Amino acid sequence: MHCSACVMKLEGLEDDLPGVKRAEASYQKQSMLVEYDDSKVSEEEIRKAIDELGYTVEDL
Ligand SMILES: [Cu+2]
Repeated sequence: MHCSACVMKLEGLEDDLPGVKRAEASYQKQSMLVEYDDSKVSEEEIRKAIDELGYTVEDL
C-alpha cells in the first residue's frame, strides 16, 4: 500500500465483507490484520476482495 487512503480502503473490508470482524491496516508496517468468522467468510474470499482492491496478499 502506498498511502493512508489505501489503509482506509483496506479497513473498509470490515464493513464491505460480511463475516469480517476486524480489519486493521498499517501503512507503516505495510501489513494488515484481519479477524473474521470462518463460518461466514473464507480466507479465499478475503484474499479475493483484497485482490480486487488492487493489492497483493503476502503471507507473513
Ligand atoms: Cu494509496
